[in-house]
Amino acid sequence: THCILIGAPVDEGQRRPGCLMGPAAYRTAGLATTLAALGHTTEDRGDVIPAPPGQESCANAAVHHLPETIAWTNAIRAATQAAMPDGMPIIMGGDHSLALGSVAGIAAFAASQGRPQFVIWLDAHSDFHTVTSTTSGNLHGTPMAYAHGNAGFDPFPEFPAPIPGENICMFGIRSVDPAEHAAMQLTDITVNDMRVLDEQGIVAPLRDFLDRVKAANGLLHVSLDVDFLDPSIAPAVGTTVPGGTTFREAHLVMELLHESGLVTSLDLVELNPFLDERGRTAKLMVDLVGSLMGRKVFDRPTRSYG
Ligand code: DIR
Ligand code: MN
Ligand code: MN
Ligand code: MN
Repeated sequence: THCILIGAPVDEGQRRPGCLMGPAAYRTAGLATTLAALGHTTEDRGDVIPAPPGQESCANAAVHHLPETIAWTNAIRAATQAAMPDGMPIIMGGDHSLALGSVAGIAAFAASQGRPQFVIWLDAHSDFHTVTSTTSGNLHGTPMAYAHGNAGFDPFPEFPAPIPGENICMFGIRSVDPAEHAAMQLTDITVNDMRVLDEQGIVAPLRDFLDRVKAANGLLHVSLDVDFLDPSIAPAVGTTVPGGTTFREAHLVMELLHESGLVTSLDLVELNPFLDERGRTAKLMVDLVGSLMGRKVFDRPTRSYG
C-alpha cells in the first residue's frame, strides 16, 4: 500500500489545548518507519494549512471557533480527496473535528468512482451532534452527523455525498448525549456500544459489517479516536471515558480490519501529546496502525470476504 501521511493539527474543535501537537507526536513516534518496515511505501505531505477564517456565525451561542473549523474542513477535505487516487491517506490529528473534512473528502472521491462509502467509527462518543444541537459547543462532537447528511450544519458547505446509516458502524461507544441519542434513533447506524462488545466480543459484530462492505464493493474509512481505548492504556486524550477497549481488543480490531483488505483511508484523532506519559499513547496509536497495516505474530489465512 502507498501510505500518504497528512498532518491536520486541529485544536479548535474542543477546549483542551494540545491536539495541535498530534502530527508531530506521530512523526516522532515513528509512524512512517513503522509503515516502511511492514513493506509499505510512504509519503508525508506535511501539515494542512487552512485559509484565513471567515465571518460565519450560527444561532447556537455555545458553538465556538466556527469560522476556524469551516476553514479547516475545507482544507482537509481538499487534501484528503486529492490523496485518494494516489494511495491510502492517513490523517494525523488533531481533534475529531478534522473528520468533518476528511470524511467529506473520501465521500466525494467514492461518489466520483460510483462506489459506496462505508465508515467505521472507533470512539467512546458517537459524535452525532449538529451545530444546532451541541450543548458543549465543541464541534469535534459533530462529524458523524455531518457525514450522515443531517440538517443543522447551515454555515458549513453541504456534505458532498451523505453516507447512509447502513454504511456506518460505531464501536466502543459509551458516552452519548440525549440529543445525539434521539437523532441516532432515526437512523440505521449500527451502534456496537460496550454492552455489545461485552456480550458478543469484537469478532462477530465486526465481521458482519466487513461482509457488508465487501458485498457492496465499498470503500472503507476508519476513524480512530484515542478515547476508543481505555484511559489506563491511552491517557493522552482530553475526554477520557472509563471502560474503554483493552490493548488486546484494539489490536484485534486492527488485525481483522487488515485481513479484510478493505480499508482505504484512516483518521487518527484526539491525541493530546501534552497529556501523554513520555509518548506512551502516541506509541500505542502507532502500534495499532502497525496492526492495521499488517503486523502480526503469526500469519493467519486471509479470510475471504464474499
Ligand atoms: C460530547 C463529548 N458528546 C460533546 N464529545 C466528544 O461535547 O458533544 N468527545 N466527541 O471526544
Ligand atoms: Mn470522537
Ligand atoms: Mn471520543
Ligand atoms: Mn465533545
